[in-house]
Amino acid sequence: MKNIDSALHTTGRSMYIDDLPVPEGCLHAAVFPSPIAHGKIKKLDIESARKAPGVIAVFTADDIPGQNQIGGIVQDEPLLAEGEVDFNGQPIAFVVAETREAAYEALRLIAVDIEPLPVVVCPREAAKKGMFIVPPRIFNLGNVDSVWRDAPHIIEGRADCEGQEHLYLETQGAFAVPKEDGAILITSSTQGPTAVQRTTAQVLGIPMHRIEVNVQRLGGGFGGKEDQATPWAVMPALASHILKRPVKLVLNRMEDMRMTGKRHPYSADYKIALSSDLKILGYEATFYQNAGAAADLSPAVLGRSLFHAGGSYYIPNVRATGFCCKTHLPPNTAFRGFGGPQAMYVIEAAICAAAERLKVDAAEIQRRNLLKEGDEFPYGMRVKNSEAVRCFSLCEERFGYKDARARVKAFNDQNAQFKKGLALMPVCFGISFTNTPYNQASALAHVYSDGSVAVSTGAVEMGQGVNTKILQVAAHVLSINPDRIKVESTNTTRAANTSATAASSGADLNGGAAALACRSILSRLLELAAELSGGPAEIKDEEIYSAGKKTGLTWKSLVHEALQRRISLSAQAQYATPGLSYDKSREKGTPFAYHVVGTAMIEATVDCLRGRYEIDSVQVVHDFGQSMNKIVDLGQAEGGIAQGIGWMTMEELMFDPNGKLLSNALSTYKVPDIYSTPKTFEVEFLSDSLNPAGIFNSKAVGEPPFMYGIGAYFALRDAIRAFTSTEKLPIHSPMTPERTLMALYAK
Ligand code: MTE
Ligand code: LUZ
Ligand code: MOS
Repeated sequence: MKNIDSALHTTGRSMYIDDLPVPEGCLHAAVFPSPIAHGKIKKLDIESARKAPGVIAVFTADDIPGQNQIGGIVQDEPLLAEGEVDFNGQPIAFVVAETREAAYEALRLIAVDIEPLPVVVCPREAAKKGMFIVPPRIFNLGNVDSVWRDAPHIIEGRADCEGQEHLYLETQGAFAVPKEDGAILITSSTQGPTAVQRTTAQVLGIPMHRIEVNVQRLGGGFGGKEDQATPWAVMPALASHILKRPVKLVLNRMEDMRMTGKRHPYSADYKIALSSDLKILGYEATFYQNAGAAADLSPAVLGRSLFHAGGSYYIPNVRATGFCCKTHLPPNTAFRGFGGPQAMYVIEAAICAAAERLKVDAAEIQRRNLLKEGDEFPYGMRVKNSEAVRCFSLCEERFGYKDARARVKAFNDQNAQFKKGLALMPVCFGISFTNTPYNQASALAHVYSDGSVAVSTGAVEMGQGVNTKILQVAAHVLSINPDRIKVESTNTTRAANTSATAASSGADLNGGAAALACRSILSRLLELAAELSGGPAEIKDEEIYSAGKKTGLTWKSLVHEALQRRISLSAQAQYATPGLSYDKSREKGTPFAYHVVGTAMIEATVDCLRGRYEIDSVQVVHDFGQSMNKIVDLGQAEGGIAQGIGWMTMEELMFDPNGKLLSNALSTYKVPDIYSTPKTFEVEFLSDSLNPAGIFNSKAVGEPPFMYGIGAYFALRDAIRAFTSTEKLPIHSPMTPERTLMALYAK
């Protein structure tokens, strides 16, 4: 089955915030951002802006009827700055005017006097100064201190990775329409409709039932709209509530890049011990996470880093420590992988450094330490039904790793200017929100009198194809033609108390709920059919069978009969992932329903004269379980990998020392395009893998493939090392052409 949105997308008929008809009398908002990263607000003058042509109102913290507070995990972030600003671009006020143009004109009339305070942009500096968002968190397995004395090989070092701009095609935005009796309808581009609802209620000081949030679809989220779509919906809601008129706010690209948080940069120290036969005996990692100016989701992101500190490897003695460091950058947030990529990068850095020191192929160390059945993760869970070893071996065999090594060596021996590099990148990613209570979803299904079906869930469609999968679930459970089914928009009046569509669990959780709701309607219908046909009944392709024979009843006639007999044709259901529990005080438990694994082989060629390079090939064996939709899943894998390679190679965020974003447009922030996509790009589906913990034996796919991109960094490093034998090349991504050139000629 094709993605149900593909015809709409390719003909430009899909509707995003800016495509939806503007409500009658709609006003437009524009945000006034802090011009500096840290300081005390001495004076804020909005009087001339208020009097500007077309301006209806200017809102500041003083106009908030409820709490000026949007923090989720920690209540530490104001909607509008009050007294102090903590990052460049932080909203201080917003103008509401008859037109967007008038709102932007008026922004120029706002004057603010801010007394600058010292700016910290580096997480290690923040740590030195004791600037933490939450206390450090430590994961332990075995006794790592006991291995250092006798281990044959100990390698220590540092690894740094930088942030990443989400660059969803649709920028942040929402509009709010006042309804009868103080109610508000918000249409938002958010992954978390309930977060928007809850926060709006808190800021306005009204109950959540007054607020309905509706989401048609997103032009991409990638985690950037898990928490950070909220302020841009609360602002128009606040204005519409007070002015009693519809209000719309859509950020332009430069505003979006400047004002919103990104993937967290990490600086990390590692220490790894190996036996003489290359077994990892111990591993210690300390992560300095650059959280930015407020908590946002940073503590949860850091948690996921600790869960993934060991990567795809069994390590008997581990200590992983995470510091959530407060800096004066925009609060960093969820981004595909959610802290997993940073941690996997660090363990791969440690293995790479060890391989370089011991003059062995990193693949040797990787292969000998892969997670096997029954191995214990540092958080106490044990490996179950893992295909990690099989994927790694299949990847090596199918794509000829040994031959590729020999071919790369021969190439490098014969070429002075061009050097090739190779890397294997195994991935093991835990599926479930690490905060156990988030692992629930609900669905509401209606069968209409004509036999057509509508399904609502808490899942948000952001391009990942979750609506297609939910439709497939309903069609399969009901055994009816998919054309009969419509997946509705995501709406807080139809699915309440939802988790954000995130953690790759959208299809598992909401598909699970949709299956339950559909099954409950179907069981009522089949009970009726049994009564009518005098024996147990079942449905197959819209025909009703009893004792293996056609009854003459069909889906349509049965629906008709049920209505006559006043049998309910609607159902609501909740799905909660079974078997999860986690004890945060001990850092042990079962945080994940299952793991997703696979291995990528990546080859790169570096032009050692210019520092330019190409990623020649990416070849992957990935465990999709029983894929529900191979086209959708392949798209997720390829898109994720391209995004991962972008993070590791060309995407470079530049902040000046005062915390001002310099790469604030597509002219200064380079993202992967079709030309940088590997010429050879193969993703093989591991066959015959079953996953009873996933919907219809499938596996979550949204985030895990992103981390194959980390292999691009190490393939480039491998190529660079064929040119220069410099011992101490720092491990610091992204490996831009500039950094590559510097590395090639480093002394
Ligand atoms: N794919 C597209 N096209 N657009 C997106 O915004 N977000 C990713 C992934 N794939 C994203 C995407 C992220 S960060 C997650 S967590 C999952 O999709 C969320 O959807 P799922 O839970 O349904 O997989
Ligand atoms: N969001 C979240 C996530 O709140 N918790 C998680 O564990 C998570 N994991 C991946 C992506 N988003
Ligand atoms: Mo994805 S980072 O869980 O939105």
